[in-house]
Amino acid sequence: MKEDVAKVRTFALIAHGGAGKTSLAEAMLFDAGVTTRLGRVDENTSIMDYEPEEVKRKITISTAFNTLTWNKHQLTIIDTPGDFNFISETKTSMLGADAVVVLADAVDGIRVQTEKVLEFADEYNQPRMIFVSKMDRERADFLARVQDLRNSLGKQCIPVQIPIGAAESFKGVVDLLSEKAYVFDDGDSGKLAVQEMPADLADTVRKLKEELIEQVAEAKDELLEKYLEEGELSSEELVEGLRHAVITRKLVPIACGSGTANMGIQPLMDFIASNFPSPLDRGAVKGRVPDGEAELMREPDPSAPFSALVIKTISDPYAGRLSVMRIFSGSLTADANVFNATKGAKERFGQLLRLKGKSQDSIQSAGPGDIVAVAKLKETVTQDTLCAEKEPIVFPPIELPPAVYSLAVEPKSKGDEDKIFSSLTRLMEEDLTLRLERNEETREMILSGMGEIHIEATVEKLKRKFGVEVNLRLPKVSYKETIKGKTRIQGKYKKQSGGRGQYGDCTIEMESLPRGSGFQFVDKIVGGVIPKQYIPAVEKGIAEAAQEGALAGYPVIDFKVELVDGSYHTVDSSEMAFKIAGSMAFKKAVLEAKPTLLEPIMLMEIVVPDDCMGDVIGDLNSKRGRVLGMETKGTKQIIKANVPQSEVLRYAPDLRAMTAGRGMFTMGFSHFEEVPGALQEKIIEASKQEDK
Ligand SMILES: Nc1nc2c(ncn2[C@@H]2O[C@H](COP(=O)(O)OP(=O)(O)OP(=O)(O)O)[C@@H](O)[C@H]2O)c(=O)[nH]1
Ligand SMILES: [Mg+2]
Repeated sequence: MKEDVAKVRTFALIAHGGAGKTSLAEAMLFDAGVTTRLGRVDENTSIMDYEPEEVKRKITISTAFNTLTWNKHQLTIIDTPGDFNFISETKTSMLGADAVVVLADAVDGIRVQTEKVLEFADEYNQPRMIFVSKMDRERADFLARVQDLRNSLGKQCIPVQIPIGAAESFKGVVDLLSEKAYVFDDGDSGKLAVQEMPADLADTVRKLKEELIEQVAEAKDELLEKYLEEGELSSEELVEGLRHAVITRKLVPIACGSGTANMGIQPLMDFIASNFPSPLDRGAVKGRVPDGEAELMREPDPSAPFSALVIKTISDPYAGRLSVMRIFSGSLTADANVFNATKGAKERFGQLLRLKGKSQDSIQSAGPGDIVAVAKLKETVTQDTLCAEKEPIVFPPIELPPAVYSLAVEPKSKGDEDKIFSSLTRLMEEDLTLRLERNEETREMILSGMGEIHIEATVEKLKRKFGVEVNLRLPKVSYKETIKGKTRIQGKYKKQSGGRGQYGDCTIEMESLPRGSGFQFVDKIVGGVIPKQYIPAVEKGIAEAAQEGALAGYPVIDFKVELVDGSYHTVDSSEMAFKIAGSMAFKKAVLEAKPTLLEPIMLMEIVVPDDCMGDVIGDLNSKRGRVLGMETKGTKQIIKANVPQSEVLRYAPDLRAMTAGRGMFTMGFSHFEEVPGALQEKIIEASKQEDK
């Protein structure tokens, strides 16, 4: 029913890692009676951070969902990871939200990471509120944080609740509009008494309330007129006006409390229930026709055609795949037939599940604003649109950042390669930022992702879910070899034992070619000194021998061979014999033609804030990099540079450390260059060690 949709609040918790999102979610669940004990991240009792990889690190890696009832409203919490490594998980799951609660640590405030995620919330016009978390921490300072927030995010950020006390003496909050104080018992029971506000806060409350009322009035013309004329607003006007201001994103309310101490959480939920948008407030959602550009809209109405977006996939080796979706329009019942409009495939649903952190409840039906999961869909992956077959619509997918950190994976037990490949492919269904490829040259399987924790957690999951164990190494660099000189050499293969002998004889001239030329072969035989049918064999012998250079066994490139002379034997000559002769000539020639080592050079594009420029450029210089150009874009600098691949295998963590997570980069292969002398010796030595 439409009245029910009006009571739906689906919101995401977002902030940098460790800001207290999961602890806040746990406190909400406890206060609403979903759990009987307050779950704690530190004690591994959180029902939202339940995957072993999360428990071990005490961080959120995988977005968790839960639903509770508060003041007759349905609150669905989307608890996202804060760490940069899992930014794609955060973004895709935010697509399921109608609004966001941004956490700002009462001591440390908000960090860059939070600003990045907030930009994304802006793209989707999601109303927001700020929760100043950890008010019980030593040095917690609410008003100082409010000042920072107003400086960095704008004047529309304004308190709606303020703390009573701080740090050890933090006791509760005062709600500005009602001027009521919510004072909590010690301990984490969440028990509270509603009282008159403490007298010593009266001045602060009056001043902030005045500002709040002004901003509420400014968000709506009628209210502003009345406010200017009469100098005040009725309490109903204030209540409605506040909601309007939040939903239209003209005002960003700030509340405060502590998740772990369970203080301020109930007033926060009151605020969310009253002031956050329902799917009806958000209005129709925009999509397009499956095979074209024409726009389509879907009303958040239970009787509209069904449409939903898959915001997460959980792969389980036993239960199969679980697809988590946010419903935008229409209703869904268990065992429904639906259409995957992204893939053009029909899907049949089994049980309809509501996610409750680590567990699930089976439900009969769901509607707009609900987040539900179904198991074992055949074709569906994250970011696909599911809808009524007769009324297809596609919600455009979002672009995710490219994988920037690669490691080579090798099985701990021989023969597990195929299993690794197939299991990783399964994990890639739930994680869209993973890439897996085989490097034919170095014969390595390369796993790429966002950073170290991302790859490590993936490998742990691989072991837990699929029982495959792997070792991780930095990938090998695909060095090459070439020559710098010119030489003329004879290669002669002659064997006479017993019956038929072997005879092949060729003389070649070998010289270097410019970078990127590859291998060229020129037949300069005259007078048939080598019969035509054997000439391709000589070329083949050289090409094969060039796969392993003389210095360190890397492929030899960028050289020319002219076949200039030779001889043959009418009985003993064969293709095989000429192939061997060609290979012998090549091996000798390479050694005489000043062989040298080449290394792959990457083209990098690095985007960093102005104040990090010096550090980043200095670091590029120390990495043998060559800056090709710089460009200013707003407060950011775009640096283009060529850097040897061997120096930037760990660039993702390096750049993050230099820029406090504010830098971004992409890189791709550019060209080969000669390795400087001293380094050549090291690489050659290392390859000899490896051969032993
Ligand atoms: N003192 C205090 N500590 C808190 C509070 N909330 C969270 N913490 C602690 O801060 C740490 C991080 O808390 P989480 O709730 O896991 O933070 P998060 O934002 O979910 O972190 P990620 O999921 O990794 O992004 C834990 O050690 C918590 O115990 C709080 O209100 N007060
Ligand atoms: Mg968390």
